[in-house]
Amino acid sequence: MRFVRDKEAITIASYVISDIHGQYDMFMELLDKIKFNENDTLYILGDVLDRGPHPIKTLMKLMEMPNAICIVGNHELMALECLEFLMKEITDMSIEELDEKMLENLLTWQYNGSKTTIEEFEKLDAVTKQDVIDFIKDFVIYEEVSVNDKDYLLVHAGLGNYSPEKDIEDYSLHDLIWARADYDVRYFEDKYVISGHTPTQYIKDNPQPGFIYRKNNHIAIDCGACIPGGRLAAICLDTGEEYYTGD
Ligand SMILES: [Mn+2]
Repeated sequence: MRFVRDKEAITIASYVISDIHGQYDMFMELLDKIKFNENDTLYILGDVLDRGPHPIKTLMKLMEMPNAICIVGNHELMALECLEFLMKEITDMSIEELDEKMLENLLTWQYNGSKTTIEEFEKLDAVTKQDVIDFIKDFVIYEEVSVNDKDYLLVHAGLGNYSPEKDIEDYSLHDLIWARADYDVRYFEDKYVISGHTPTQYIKDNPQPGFIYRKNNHIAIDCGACIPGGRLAAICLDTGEEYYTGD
């Protein structure tokens, strides 16, 4: 869609980015490359947090962007399970609450790169901490969009326990945000599934590791922002154009 304002043509477009993993500088570089403006829509496919240097700074940038729609990843789920606990003062009460389940959650999260998220989170005041938690709670589980008569399912991972008979709401949260997509299976004849979660460097027999991967109506866009030599990618739903950080 195009309209003219002040004699300048403005293009309105929708973009999808996934697995930023705290790479704030890469995110800024990519927004600049796509010339993202207030009329555009940005879909974030989860895993904003963990691993990279500035997860909370990235999250707080997204909090300021009313035209960003955030979809939950497994790293946001792990964070949600732990951040409210970490907000509490260390008191007898919170020690008592550190039961086996919470300890397991903390260890799983630590194993998956929570360090930078916790470090940045700890520096916030109590009100901002709560704002961050509330913002993550508002992430949606998936999003279905149509652009130029093409239908897309936007989801962090999935579809675990896939069956062609199943409706999207029949999948569990785990199926959608932890499972590895099966790129050999065409999930839908009439719909593209755009997902992150698995860096395209790790997709077997991928001729272009580290770039957006397309097969069987799958579009995999996690290009390994935290992997050495990896990059952050964006795809424009209106044009199909791909954008990458780096040269
Ligand atoms: Mn993930």
